[in-house]
Amino acid sequence: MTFSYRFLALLAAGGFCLFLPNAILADELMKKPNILIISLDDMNDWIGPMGGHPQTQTPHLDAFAQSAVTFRRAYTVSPSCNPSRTAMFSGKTPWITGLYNNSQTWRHVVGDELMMPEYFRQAGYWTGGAGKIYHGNMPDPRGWDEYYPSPLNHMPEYWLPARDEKSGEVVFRLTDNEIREDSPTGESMVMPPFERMYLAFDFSPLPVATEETGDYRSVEWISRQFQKEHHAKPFFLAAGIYRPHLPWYVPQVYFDKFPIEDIQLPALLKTDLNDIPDEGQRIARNRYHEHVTEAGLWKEAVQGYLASINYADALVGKLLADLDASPYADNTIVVIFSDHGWQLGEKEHWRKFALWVNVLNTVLMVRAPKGSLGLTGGSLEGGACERNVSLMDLFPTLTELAGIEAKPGISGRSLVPLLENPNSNWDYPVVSIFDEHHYSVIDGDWHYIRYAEGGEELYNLAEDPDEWTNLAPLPENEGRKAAMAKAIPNSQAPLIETERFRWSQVLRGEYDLYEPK
Ligand SMILES: [Ca+2]
Ligand SMILES: [Ca+2]
Repeated sequence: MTFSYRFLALLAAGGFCLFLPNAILADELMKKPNILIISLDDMNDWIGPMGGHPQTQTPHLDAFAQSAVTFRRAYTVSPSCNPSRTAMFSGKTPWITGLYNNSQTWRHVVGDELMMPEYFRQAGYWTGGAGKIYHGNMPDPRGWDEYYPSPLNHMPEYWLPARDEKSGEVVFRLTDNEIREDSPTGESMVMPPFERMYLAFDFSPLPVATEETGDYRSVEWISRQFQKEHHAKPFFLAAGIYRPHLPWYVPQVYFDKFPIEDIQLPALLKTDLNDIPDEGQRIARNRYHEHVTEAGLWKEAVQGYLASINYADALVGKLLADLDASPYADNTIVVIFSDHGWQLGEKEHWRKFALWVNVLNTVLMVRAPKGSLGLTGGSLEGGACERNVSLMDLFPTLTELAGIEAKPGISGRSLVPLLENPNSNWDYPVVSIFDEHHYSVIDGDWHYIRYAEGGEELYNLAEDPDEWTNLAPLPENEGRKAAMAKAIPNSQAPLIETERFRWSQVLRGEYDLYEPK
């Protein structure tokens, strides 16, 4: 054997040795379930499987619930997009990271933290996403193999009102992110322009077809991935559906299902705020109720939210139908969640940014197929779980189901036992934080709120699901409050200030997301 032949033989042997473990790895990898995460935004319990509003129409979520486990008492760790999503996808709570509000640049706060998509990518998954997964304008390109519309731009174009220069009329225009950055909606269709109002606080039928909307395009992109053959890798797909986040502009067909004269308003107890502390009253009266009632548009707003929910449900239905028709129907874990709930006038409060259960309680539904490595029998079909759980629990649940080591140092607790039996013993308090100041603890049927200045609220959710009667001042509840307060962290990370970047800078490649300034 000449030198060159020996060399070739050695090379071949070396190649064989290298090839064998890879083949085993590839084989192991293909046993892992695929993952589809569907994110809804600002979705409270107004869906059929949670029963929050008698008029809601969510046929596709209702049908999905028949094959999944619905966590009816799932709570957000923080009632706004950025802290909720950053915590959920990093596995670390706001009081660990110091990420407390929507204006912080999350990547600069959490540093090099591996977020859930990147964690699965490193474990061998092919990762793809579309639409809003992280808070609005803060993408994370290194976590994804592919993204729609692009790795640096997570939001597709949406229809927003603008004043036509020629006619002077307000008309809908397809608007990209650079324009929206300067003016979330420059004009409104229905709501009068009250001072200091979030400009997207508006609701109107949209004169376009579902297929022309931004969310549809995100969903369509995700559906196309089901048609691809992912030979070597399982997939981790995240579909970010922006509705029912404001503005509630969805095609006319969804508004038509909720005639304005029939709309039922949420229950408002006129004296409700009388027994809550000053800080709670300030949080409740964030001007929107005043504006909505002054404009006489409460029913129209509820109609807009119900229409947006029905639209989001239709998109969920499309995704699930496309998955079911694909080769991945039986080996894909499906998670449907929202980042937090919402109020539409209860306690004279609108939007999120508060600690009552209407805002904390949100959507979490999970379906694990038979053969999932962490739950070979699959999740219970049609399970309704009444145990208190947190969105923080999703990350360890997914790693366990996929047979991947849990990310070290995270806060959640795997829900796999509840996916198998929703009535399993489960007795853990759920802690939430609003901004860096205010805490909530939900434990069994009890809900305790402690504001920064020391004001307290205590509710018995079994007897008082609307949280109308604050039991905190009663002497007999001192022991209960003290016991519940023990779940509140003794110390917390300081709020980390970050420089705010402009979306357009990122899109133009002028801003390094991974290098804080
Ligand atoms: Ca949100
Ligand atoms: Ca009250």
